[in-house]
Amino acid sequence: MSEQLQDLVTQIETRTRQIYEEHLAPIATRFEFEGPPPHSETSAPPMVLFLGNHSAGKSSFINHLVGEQIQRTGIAPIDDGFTVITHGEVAEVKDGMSVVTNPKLAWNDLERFGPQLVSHLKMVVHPNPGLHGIALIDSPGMIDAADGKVDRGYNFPEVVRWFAERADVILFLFDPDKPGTTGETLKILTESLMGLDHKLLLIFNKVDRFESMRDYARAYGALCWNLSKAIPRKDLPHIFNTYLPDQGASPQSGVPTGDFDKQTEEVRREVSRAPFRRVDNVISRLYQHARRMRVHVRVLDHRARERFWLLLRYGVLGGAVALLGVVGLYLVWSYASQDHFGSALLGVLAVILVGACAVTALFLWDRRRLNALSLDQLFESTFARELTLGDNAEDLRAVWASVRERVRRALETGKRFPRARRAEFKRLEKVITKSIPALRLKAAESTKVAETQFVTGDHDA
Ligand SMILES: Nc1nc2c(ncn2[C@@H]2O[C@H](COP(=O)(O)OP(=O)(O)OP(=O)(O)O)[C@@H](O)[C@H]2O)c(=O)[nH]1
Ligand SMILES: [Mg+2]
Repeated sequence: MSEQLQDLVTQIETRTRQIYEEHLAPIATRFEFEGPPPHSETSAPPMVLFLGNHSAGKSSFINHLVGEQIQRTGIAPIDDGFTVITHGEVAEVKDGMSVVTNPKLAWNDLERFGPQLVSHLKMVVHPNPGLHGIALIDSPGMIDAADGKVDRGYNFPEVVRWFAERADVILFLFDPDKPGTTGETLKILTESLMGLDHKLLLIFNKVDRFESMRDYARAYGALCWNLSKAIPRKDLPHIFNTYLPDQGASPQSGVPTGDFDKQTEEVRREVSRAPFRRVDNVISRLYQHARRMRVHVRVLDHRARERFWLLLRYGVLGGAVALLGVVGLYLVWSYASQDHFGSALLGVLAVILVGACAVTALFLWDRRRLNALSLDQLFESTFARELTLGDNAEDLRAVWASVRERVRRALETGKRFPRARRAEFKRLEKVITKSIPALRLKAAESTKVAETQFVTGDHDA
């Protein structure tokens, strides 16, 4: 990296950290939201994440890119855990525990997903020069279980989101056997990868398996159709059609190989650009963090407000009953005759009692109704206006899908969340609409420098 580029990158990273720490962290602490990414993560090597159905060819693709058999491949489900593949002078395999407990590495945070994940994590260090300055992450293949539930012993969608947020390029592979996106695949596409489409490459692999263009077109159409249901966008993202010539049979006659070869090379090129995407991704991660935090805070704030209004409503009602009681007693005291004093007093006390009971019963019923609201109902009522008007409703729902679990956990702590301050909303808004666009402008400058160096082959300078 040239000095000029390095300088720009450092400036952007410093400013990003400042925004996290000064503007977002205090709000995150008050509302039990995620903290900023630790230093070890932002200084980690660029990362490429491989996701997809089982047997789609993730491990084979990694081997193809580095030109060596590093990962085991096969027709049966092979990988049941995550593998981080990085460069090192001496080849070695590290187990999950040593990966997450090494403070110098960027993976400590993964420990929070529990021992089941740690035992399904490993690091492969290899002297292959293709791995220089980059980390490739192989993942367990997605399975579409009949009942829609795959129990891996850890929260798979959240772990995928963890890797995906930190990755600079994500490759999502499909193959001709499973061009559908149901079950686990659908969940990952809609929840774990929400807002990350700028670095997502969709790949239809193993296209050499088709015997004719007709078969290929039919499967490609099915894939597009299924994807269009999972990715709620007007324009479907580009799908690369690839095959690995060193795997299996050579392409059957009737399927043009030239263009597929070209697309496989394009994917290779995209992967090699991962280091230059880093700056953009650092900003996008900050942007997503701020947007998710805004939804998180608004939902919790809405709940706190509802509680406040509930108390106020019934406080006023209770007060009114008490006031009427006092007036009633005063009237009895001042005007009731000796003969009727006892019965009038009893009558007023009965009215006060019935009134107090009615207010208490109504309060308890209303509070129960509020507490019984499901998380989704809470979201719907928080954003009722936006969802009804339909402005960015799909986008809002997607952000909610990615933050829902966090809100649930925050509420489970039993903490009574306060109402958000007007200044806190203003600060969040300012980060999203002013500070981040300013950073993007700076990043565009650095990307221009990087692209020039990439084209002139000066990127190792
Ligand atoms: N014909 C053909 N076969 C391929 C291609 N890519 C991979 N394969 C074969 O597909 C099978 C599965 O490949 P893997 O790389 O193990 O797939 P994976 O996605 O890592 O699978 P899991 O680890 O089980 O999730 C292997 O037998 C590969 O040889 C390809 O482009 N064309
Ligand atoms: Mg594999």
